[in-house]
Order: sequence, then structure tokens, then C-alpha cells
Amino acid sequence: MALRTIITAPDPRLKLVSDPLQEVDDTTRRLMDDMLETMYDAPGIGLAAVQIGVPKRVIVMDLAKEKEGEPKKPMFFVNPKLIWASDEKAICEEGCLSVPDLYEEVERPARVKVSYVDYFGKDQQLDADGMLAVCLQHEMDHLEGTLFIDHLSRLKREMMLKKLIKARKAAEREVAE
Ligand code: GNR
Ligand code: NI
Repeated sequence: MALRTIITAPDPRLKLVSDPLQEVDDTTRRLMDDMLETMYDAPGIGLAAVQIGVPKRVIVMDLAKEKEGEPKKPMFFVNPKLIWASDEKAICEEGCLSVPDLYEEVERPARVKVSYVDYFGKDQQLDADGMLAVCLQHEMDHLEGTLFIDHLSRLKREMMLKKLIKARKAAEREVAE
């Protein structure tokens, strides 16, 4: 397994629409293993392949809380499709490894049903609510080139992008010194 670099906004590669996979083979599983390691290292609770510069429809997630000593519960989603979304909405404060250190409330359907292909290439379905529903929708957005800041007002989004550019410039200066 290997750690991969997470791309941060504003980077045009995060806007790509990811391609579906024809099958889940060892190369796909190696990608998923690298993604999981990168996500745990960050740390984060989800990661889409496009965030490491691979525009394929692959997502990894783990919502187990590490602090509470829970065992790891990695989840793998290939070619996920939204089958159903509730009319009921829920608001959750979201963050994104590609939008470092910035958080904002986003409203989404409270519950969703998705179909996907798992780590072993098997077709699966999942009903999600709570944080699982939030994270799944956040990750599936990445596959369409959408970030959580794209759900905010233009003013808020542009403020956040300015902060990201400023933070990146500060980091670059630090490296140069
Ligand atoms: O680590 C993450 N935390 C998070 C918190 C609230 C809503 C969504 C997320 S996903 C994010 C990791 C990430 O950027 N995945 O794309
Ligand atoms: Ni994200």
C-alpha cells in the first residue's frame, strides 16, 4: 500500500466527471487500498479517487470512531448510483480533505438508497441515513466534480476559495524559506 497526495481546491482536476469501471480487478483493489491508507492518514472519513487525481468512480469510507477504540470498518463503493432519496432533508456541517480546514453547513436528503459494486466485484445495495447518508452523498458529488462548497451561496463559496488560495500561498512561502 502507498500514501497518495490529496489534491486541494481550486484545482481543475477536482471538477472532472469520473469514469465508471468495467470491472473490479486487482488494480482496482490496489487503488482502493491506497485510497483507504491515504484517508486514514489524513485523517478523514471518506475519499473519492478523483481526490488523488484518479478520475474513476471509486469511493472508500470508514465512519468508525477511532478515538473510542472501535475496530475499523472500511467500506468500498465502485460505480455507486443513487436509487432513491428522501424528500426529508437534513443539515450537517461538512468538511472536505480537498477544502482543508474549512467547514460549513450543507442541506441534503436525510436518507438515500444506493446501488454499487463492492471490493469483490459483487452488486450491492445500501440504505443510508445520518452521517453515512451525508458522507455517501458528499463522495458521490466528487464523482460529478462537485464539492460541498458548490452547495453554498456564491458569496460563501468565493470567500472560501479566497481563503484556500491564501493558505496555499502561505504554505508555499514556508517551503521556500
Ligand atoms: O473527512 C471528511 N469528513 C466529512 C465531514 C462531514 C461531511 C463530509 C465529510 S467527508 C470528508 C472527507 C472528504 O473530503 N471526502 O471527500
Ligand atoms: Ni470531500
